[in-house]
Amino acid sequence: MMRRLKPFLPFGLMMAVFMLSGCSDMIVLDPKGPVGEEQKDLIMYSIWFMLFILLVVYALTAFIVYKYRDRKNHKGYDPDNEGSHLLETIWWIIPIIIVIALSIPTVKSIYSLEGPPEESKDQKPLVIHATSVNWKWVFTYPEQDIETVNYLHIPEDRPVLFKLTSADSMASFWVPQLGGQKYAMAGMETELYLQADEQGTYEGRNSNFTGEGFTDHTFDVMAMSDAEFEKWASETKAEAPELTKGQYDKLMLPGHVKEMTFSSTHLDWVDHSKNAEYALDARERLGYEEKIPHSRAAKEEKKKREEEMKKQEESESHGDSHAH
Ligand SMILES: [Cu+2]
Repeated sequence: MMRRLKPFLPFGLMMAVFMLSGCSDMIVLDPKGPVGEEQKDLIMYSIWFMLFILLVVYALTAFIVYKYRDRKNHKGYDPDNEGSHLLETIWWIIPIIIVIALSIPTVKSIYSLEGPPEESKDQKPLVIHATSVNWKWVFTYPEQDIETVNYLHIPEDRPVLFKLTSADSMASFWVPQLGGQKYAMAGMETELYLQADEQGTYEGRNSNFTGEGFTDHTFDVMAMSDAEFEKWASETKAEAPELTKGQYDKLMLPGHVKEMTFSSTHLDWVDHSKNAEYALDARERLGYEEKIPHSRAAKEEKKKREEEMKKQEESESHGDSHAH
């Protein structure tokens, strides 16, 4: 009997690892807001539901393998089930029920997550434009008239409406602990509601592969009290440097930059959801040429650009509105 159960050992081990490892490394299962919460519930419902199906299938497999095993007085078993209405009905009805039971809650969640979270429907959402440029994130707060690069500050307990777009490659905006990803594409705008119910710093990233610099296409989201957020926003407006067109064009070059803060926004002259060509034009203006990744020429150019960025950072006083 033990030998017959051997094929199921890997599955058992996998389950054990899954159960014992807890949530420590699976931040998706440790949400900090209503959107992530709803998605986690849906994930767990689907997992348990499917595990139950697996359990039934494995139990039946073991039972049938054992019951119809080859033995002396049990030779020549020759079933004839051709055209059995009962069997046909059973193996069509069960999968139909499974698909219905999985799709109803999924479709319900998908539609409800298109709007702000139920618990804060009466609150006015904070609008933030998130623009992806290989391999950085530009965040625009149109109401506060400020802009950040590679980090976000948001107030807790208030829905945030992200308007997603991209200056170049299709990217995917994802803050695992706040909610699932959504695509950001040049020349169009997608919308995503997220909300943090706890203060803290959450990791965000692009989850759609975009080549060489994809791994570090990340940002931090800091959720804070409403008062702290308002203070940060007004201080940034008063103290941070203005974003110049020349500086912004340089951000259009592929590469990584550090966190940046500005007291004006690029929406003054371009909205990438309406102008898909801007980054390409900026690169042409700056004489940028696409090089083969990791070639000597590409590495030299990257180094040159990084040095230039560093020099620029040193020469500008940033107004220490964003100390970590
Ligand atoms: Cu910060």
